[in-house]
Amino acid sequence: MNEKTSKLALPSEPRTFGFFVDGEHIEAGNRVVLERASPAHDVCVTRIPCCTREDLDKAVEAARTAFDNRRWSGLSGGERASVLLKAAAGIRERIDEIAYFETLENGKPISQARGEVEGGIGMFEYAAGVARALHGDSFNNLGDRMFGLVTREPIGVVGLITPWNFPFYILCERVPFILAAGCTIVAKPSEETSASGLILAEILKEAGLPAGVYNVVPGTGNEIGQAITEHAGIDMVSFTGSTAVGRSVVHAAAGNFKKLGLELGGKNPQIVFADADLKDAADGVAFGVAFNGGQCCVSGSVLVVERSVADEFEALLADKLSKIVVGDPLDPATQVGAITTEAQNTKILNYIDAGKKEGAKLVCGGSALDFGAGRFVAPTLFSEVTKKMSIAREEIFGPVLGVLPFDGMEEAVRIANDTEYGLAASIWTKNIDKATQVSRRVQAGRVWVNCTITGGPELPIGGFKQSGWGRETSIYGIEEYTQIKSVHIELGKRNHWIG
Ligand code: TXE
Repeated sequence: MNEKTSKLALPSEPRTFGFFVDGEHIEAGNRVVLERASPAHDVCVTRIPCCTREDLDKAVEAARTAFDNRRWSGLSGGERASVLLKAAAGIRERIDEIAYFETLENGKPISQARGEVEGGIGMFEYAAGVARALHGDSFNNLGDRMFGLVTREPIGVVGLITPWNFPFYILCERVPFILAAGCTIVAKPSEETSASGLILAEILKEAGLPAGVYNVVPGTGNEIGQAITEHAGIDMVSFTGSTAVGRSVVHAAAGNFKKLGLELGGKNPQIVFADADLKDAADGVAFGVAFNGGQCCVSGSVLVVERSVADEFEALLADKLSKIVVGDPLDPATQVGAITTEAQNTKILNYIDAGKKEGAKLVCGGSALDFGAGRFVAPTLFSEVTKKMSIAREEIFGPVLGVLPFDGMEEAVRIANDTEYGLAASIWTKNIDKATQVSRRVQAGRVWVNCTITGGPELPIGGFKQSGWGRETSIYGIEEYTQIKSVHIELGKRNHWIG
């Protein structure tokens, strides 16, 4: 059977995972076990232990010891790079397994899950490079008697809390960079999708990562997530999730003033000018809102289109959206799989209802799709939307798009920036002046011109406004996991202050 073209089967029984502390795989024992059902098939696919606070304390202690005794932070960048490259090779060997469990737990199409794992390998390889490139600065202009150095040091123990929408890829946007900086990690993946973070622990161990450097404590957000953000033994938290929880993370982190990296929600405009290649733009906008079932923090979830082409563009877009292949994510032909959680499904359907009730006109989609099991939503387009409507303002996190027409660049920028979020924006135009001017003025951490939801390890990611703090990936991302020390070195004999 060719795994790339044939539909995969469900597992004959769920895979049972343990958790991972101090280099050891630990079985669930008498802990609560979370049974995860595939959101596309309603069949139990994984069994994941729910760690206790005592487990978390042990993980933090292991990460602290590993950091303080310098078994990782004391290595050269080159030695750290060698482990990261071996890990990249280890991930490559297990692409099919990781992608399979991503699809089973998350509901995303298997072809896209494979693509994300490949993207994750690129993150590890790039981070291996930056482990060697990371450097500080020197000041040779302080006079003959003084020399100044600025050094970067790893920040310490990092708590890593990740969501369910890109379980493995979001880990890979962070883990290799945190490791490259010389830090140690206590990770808590989403309780819905913990498998790939636990498989990564096995891969890192085999790659030669010392014990205690990467620990995984699966569990619920309220219990283990909250405890990580409050833990006095943790120096920094990288949190990816909702803006609401992000706000509570800020409060919880105040106890020991831990540093925070936050990647939160978004309401990301797709700005289409009349001079765009409208067919290309329609395809891109459809991809931007429907990819991963719209469950991306950077989904293009508001369409801001120049009024003179709004009707024509809407028709092109509706045609594209209605042709998207929604269905079984284990089928390689599927483009959009299942909605990952019951709560998310309800949230999306409630927004579709709100759009109808608030007076928007349904152009296509607008309902759940029934495949006999699981949860699926048809890609949905609303026109006659106003900025007051909830579908135009709030993060839906589903394949639902509302159209807001504009006249002129000023109005396009005003509509695009009229949001509390600032994660991403896409601009579709063939006019280089417009593309450049709008990309300068749009308030977003990531801007795409004539493309959307693309990128790799080289460019940083992160948000303006209430979409977050700090940056991940790239050289800027690794710097987040360091702190800066300035060193003054006096040369020669001291001029005495006393007598
Ligand atoms: O996110 P949560 P949910 C948005 C999206 C979605 C909404 C809710 O709009 O509809 O959030 O999704 C952990 N202290 N995004 O409920 O709760 C939790 O266990 C510490 C955008 O899944 O924010 C999980 O590991 N941690 C987003 C992670 O936080 C806590 C991706 C995210 O869960 C916690 C996901 C607490 N008190 C959802 N409570 C993006 N930016 O991509 C929960 N967690």
